[in-house]
Amino acid sequence: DVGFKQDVPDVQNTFLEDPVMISVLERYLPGNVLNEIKPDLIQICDWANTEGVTLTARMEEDQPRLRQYDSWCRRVDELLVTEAWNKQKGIAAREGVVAIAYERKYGQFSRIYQMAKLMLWTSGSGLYSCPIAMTDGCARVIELHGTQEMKDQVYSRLISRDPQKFITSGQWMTERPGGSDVGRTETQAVWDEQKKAWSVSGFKWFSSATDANVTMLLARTHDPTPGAAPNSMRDGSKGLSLYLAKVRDDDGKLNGVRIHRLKDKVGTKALPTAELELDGMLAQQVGDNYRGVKNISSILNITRVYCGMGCTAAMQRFVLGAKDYARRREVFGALLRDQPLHLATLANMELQYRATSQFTFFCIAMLGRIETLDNNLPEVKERDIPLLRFLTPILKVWSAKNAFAMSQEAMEAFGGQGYMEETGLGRAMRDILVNTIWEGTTNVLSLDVLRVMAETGGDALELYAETVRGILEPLKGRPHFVKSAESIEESLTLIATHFTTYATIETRHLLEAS
Ligand code: MFK
Ligand code: FAD
Repeated sequence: DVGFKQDVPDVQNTFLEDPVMISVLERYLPGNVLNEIKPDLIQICDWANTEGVTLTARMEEDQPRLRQYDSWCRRVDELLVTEAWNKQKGIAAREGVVAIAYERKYGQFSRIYQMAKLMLWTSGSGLYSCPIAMTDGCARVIELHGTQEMKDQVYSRLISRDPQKFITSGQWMTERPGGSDVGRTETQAVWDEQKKAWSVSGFKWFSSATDANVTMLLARTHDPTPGAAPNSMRDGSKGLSLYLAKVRDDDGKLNGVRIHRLKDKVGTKALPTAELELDGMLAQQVGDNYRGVKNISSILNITRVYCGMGCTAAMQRFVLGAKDYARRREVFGALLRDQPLHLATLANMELQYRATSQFTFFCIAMLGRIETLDNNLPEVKERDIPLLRFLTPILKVWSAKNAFAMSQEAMEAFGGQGYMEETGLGRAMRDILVNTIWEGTTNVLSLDVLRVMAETGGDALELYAETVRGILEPLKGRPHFVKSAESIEESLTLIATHFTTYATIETRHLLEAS
């Protein structure tokens, strides 16, 4: 056991070691709130770095499996997830990673607290953050559109801190003819008078939360009005309604669902993503008939912010890890951090991370205000609601592309070891890649930005420009503003959002030209 041994790179506590996150939270949270939540943020980092690391490794090694038949050839469709995966569910409940946002102890600031905690939890969550995102979105849809019964029986459990009570939700939209274009959905819902429920049949091509307790799903609604022609249905997305269904009944038997197979994915290996055949799944409709896409968009808009948060979390780990390594690794007579060219690489990574953090929490702060303040207040109605609608798809696209690019940079920053599976960078790279696809691809979300601009006659862009001017206003007259960390971050917010908006406008011109 002789010769040189490189110091092991080590990030102990992503909250305490990261000046960026602390300064973002100082900017958005009143001092008393930050002081109160700080111990919780510190403890979740400690957990992520100890038990979280162990659980994540187990979830990656021992991936979910499907046992389709028993030994007597009876179809059982038993989804076998790891003990570590199940443990994460209890931890998610106990830590209140959904609950914090809905208990609203800190009013509009609760969302910021929840997302900050999620961001620090993510690295130890082994991708349990994915079902949590959908659970959070489902809670919001029920809060907005659900019946009292749904609120009492489902919502209260989605937001519970009690591991025995806590349940999770899936989001089943994608089908073989369309994931982006859900208007091509084949699944149908027929009213069953005897069972007083909708009976849903079809094929869902991707379900990432196959072990979820309930799910939100889209289906083409048979006209239930007396005298309507049999099988009468509307075409396209205008024929879709939103449904809520239990995935299994109280005995654990699947509710009209057959698990066709588990997906063999490039990454997100711990996540049980499956193809599902639905045959008479009993469900309740949520919200108005034929408003399925609009009603499910509350989930989309929350999970897209989660993508922003998840990408920010990954970037935080990449930057802290690469900086730590640069403090320990010596090359050509100096530490890496003192090699100007490498420092420039790290600075660029840091810049991208800072911009993405600012952008993400700017959106989260608006989400918190919209969820807790009177939506008729002019600043909410005329600023927060349209601005968040406009910025959410931009955040999702921006953060996903940047985080993936940074995963490559981070891998290179660790040299040959970066390419070794043991360092976890390969897994991080594969996992982060999915963010450009799920919850809307880059082109689809670019078109969504144009949809908002068309719907608002371009006002959303104006509003954004005004808000950004507002952010910059206090900086004017400060001679050395770029030297202050706070101001650099504020300028970066501007750069991050402007840059993407510019690209979007350019895309529109290109589209128009073609
Ligand atoms: C840590 C991170 C964890 C994340 C976990 C993720 C796990 C993976 C889960 C998934 O991937 S689930 C599947 C996600 N699927 C998508 O994201 C679908 C992508 N496709 C789109 O977003 C399309 O743009 C869309 C399906 C919405 C297009 O549908 P339509 O029906 O052709 O669009 P249309 O007619 O323009 O919109 C219908 C209505 O919805 C309109 O309102 P009105 O009827 O009142 O005019 C739109 O304004 C409205 N709408 C569309 N998108 C909206 C929205 N409203 C609010 N927010 C939005 N985002
Ligand atoms: P397509 O729509 O066929 O896209 C192909 C290409 O066409 C893309 O480049 C896209 O940008 C482009 N494109 C599409 N429309 C346009 C357009 N109008 N103009 C220009 N370009 C366009 N879905 C669920 O419902 N629930 C889940 O739990 C779930 N989990 C997933 C987990 C994983 C790991 C993955 C990879 C996917 C998951 N999905 C889930 C599915 C995911 O949301 C869809 O795959 C995604 O929305 C894209 O849809 P698609 O596969 O039909 O691609």
